[in-house]
Amino acid sequence: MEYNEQKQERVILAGVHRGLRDVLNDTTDESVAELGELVKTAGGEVVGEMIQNKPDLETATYMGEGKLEELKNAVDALNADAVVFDDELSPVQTRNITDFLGIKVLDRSMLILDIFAMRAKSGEGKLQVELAQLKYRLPRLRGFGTEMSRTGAGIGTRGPGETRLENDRRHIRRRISALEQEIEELKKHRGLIRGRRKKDGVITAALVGYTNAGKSTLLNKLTDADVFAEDKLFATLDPTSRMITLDDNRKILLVDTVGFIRKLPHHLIEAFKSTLEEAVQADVLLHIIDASNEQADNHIAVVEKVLSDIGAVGKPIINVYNKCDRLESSPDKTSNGVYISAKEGKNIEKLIDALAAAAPGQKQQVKACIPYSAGALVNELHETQKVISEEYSDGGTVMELMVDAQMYDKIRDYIM
Ligand SMILES: Nc1nc2c(ncn2[C@@H]2O[C@H](COP(=O)(O)OP(=O)(O)OP(=O)(O)O)[C@@H](O)[C@H]2O)c(=O)[nH]1
Ligand SMILES: [Mg+2]
Repeated sequence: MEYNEQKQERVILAGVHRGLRDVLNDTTDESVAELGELVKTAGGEVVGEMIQNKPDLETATYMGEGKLEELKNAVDALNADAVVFDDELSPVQTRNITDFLGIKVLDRSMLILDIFAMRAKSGEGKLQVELAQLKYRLPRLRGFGTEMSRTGAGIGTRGPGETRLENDRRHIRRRISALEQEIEELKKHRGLIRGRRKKDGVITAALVGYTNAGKSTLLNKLTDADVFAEDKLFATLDPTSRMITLDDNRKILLVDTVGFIRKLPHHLIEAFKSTLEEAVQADVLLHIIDASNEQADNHIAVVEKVLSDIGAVGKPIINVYNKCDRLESSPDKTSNGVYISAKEGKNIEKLIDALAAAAPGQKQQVKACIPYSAGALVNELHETQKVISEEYSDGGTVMELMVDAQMYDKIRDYIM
């Protein structure tokens, strides 16, 4: 990646700890540590942090004045290139803080958008990120325009070029509606494909979860698919899907999805709705959890909130506790979930059993005698159902079978 060849930007993390009851929306040690990871993922180096304890945010400046003064001193002392705030700053706040500090000011949303821009691979993913970036930037245009030209490289500059943005707001609005239209078309296309899959009796299972939980690794393990897996946040932006066949011949399409994170910018959720639609439409959800992360419970809460926001509710969910190779003792509460190690391929069979139990189209055991005149049916039974035994008799092929409800109807007359 050409970006890595540039000088690493020196970044200070900043935020206001408000002591909110809703810790997932507050700035906490955990959210700041995660922000630091995001900075690293974007190619920067964290050189310091400045967290203020304060119950309210300042409308104009986000932090209190005294704290901003301290921050400015820290910027000088640490020779920082940028400050990243742990919340989405309003356009006014961004402008004021940029004026005051005189260096690049980013916020959590922009950082996430930047990483998404870096990671998007498919045409659709790129369109979605561009849409989210433009929507984020539109109200902030003046903010960067005069004081700070962002034509330089580095964090916060990937995606559509800034000069173009500055030149013509109307151009951006036009671009936004063109993108929306294009994404809508792709969404329709995706819907058609989904419809076809349904008709073919394919069951869909979406892998959802917090970023870095191990979704892509698991998909690899399950299918030997060559999906990009690495220890960086948001390694996957585009849904990648692979088909597996259960031993009762049910076909399950596993769909990888983009990782969730706390304080996910809402523009991004909006833009990624059509990708996340896969999770909304899936028959089963596999919620992959990094059980070795001490924030696992918070991660689960974030994922469950996003799932309910996008309407992916009311379907079977399997909680998959991953990375159990990193746990010292084996976890005790195994009732509500499966413990696996995607990396070491541990308990993958158990997971598949759980998937088979949760997926629709479960089969029941029957014994049937298929007359030789209906020979094609025997082939179909082999291809789509599970054949336990088969012998030839005078009356036809006697088969012990596991069949789904549809097939049960079809062979009803031959059941013994
Ligand atoms: N120790 C251990 N590491 C794992 C396991 N599964 C995945 N990892 C590691 O966790 C990191 C993230 O894995 P990914 O599969 O990229 O995670 P992801 O959920 O797809 O992440 P995003 O696409 O960013 O949402 C990689 O370094 C994996 O090697 C596991 O079972 N044990
Ligand atoms: Mg991934």
